[in-house]
Amino acid sequence: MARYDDVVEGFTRRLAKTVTRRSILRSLGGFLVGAAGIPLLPVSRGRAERAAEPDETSCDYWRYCAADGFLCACCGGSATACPPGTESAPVTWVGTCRNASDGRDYIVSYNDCCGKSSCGRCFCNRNEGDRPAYSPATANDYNWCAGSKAGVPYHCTVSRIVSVAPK
Ligand code: ABN
Repeated sequence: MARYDDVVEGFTRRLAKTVTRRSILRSLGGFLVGAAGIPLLPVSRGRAERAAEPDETSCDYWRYCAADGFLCACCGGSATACPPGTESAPVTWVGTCRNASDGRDYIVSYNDCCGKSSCGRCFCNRNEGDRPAYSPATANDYNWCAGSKAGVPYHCTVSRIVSVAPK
């Protein structure tokens, strides 16, 4: 037991000689400054940015590049779904839009949603690749609801990806 006491006493004396109050404060300060800097270190935010949801209600969304109409995402539907009480016209026009995040071109089908009066929100008229009316499949200034079972009232337009161009 006495031996154990001697060992502890020796250790404590050595510690007292080498470790000053100032050195303890210096170590503690260094630790705190280091810990504060950890959140500032560069981290890969790529995945978080890639996963960010696009704003379907913004006309700038890449898939609306050839749109001409009210965005269904602002009318109770989404970029791809007609709002309740309306239905998708079977005949449509198509555009080709580039998705900047993967650099690929997509064929997008712009289907009018029919059966209710005009939504009137988020009019989006970008017209990229729009062709004259004598080329209906690539002309967007038609009321495609004229051919739908739901009848002529045009409500809004959805934008559905049909295919992606091969690399
Ligand atoms: N295809 C959109 C649209 C609807 C009504 C009138 C013009 C264009």
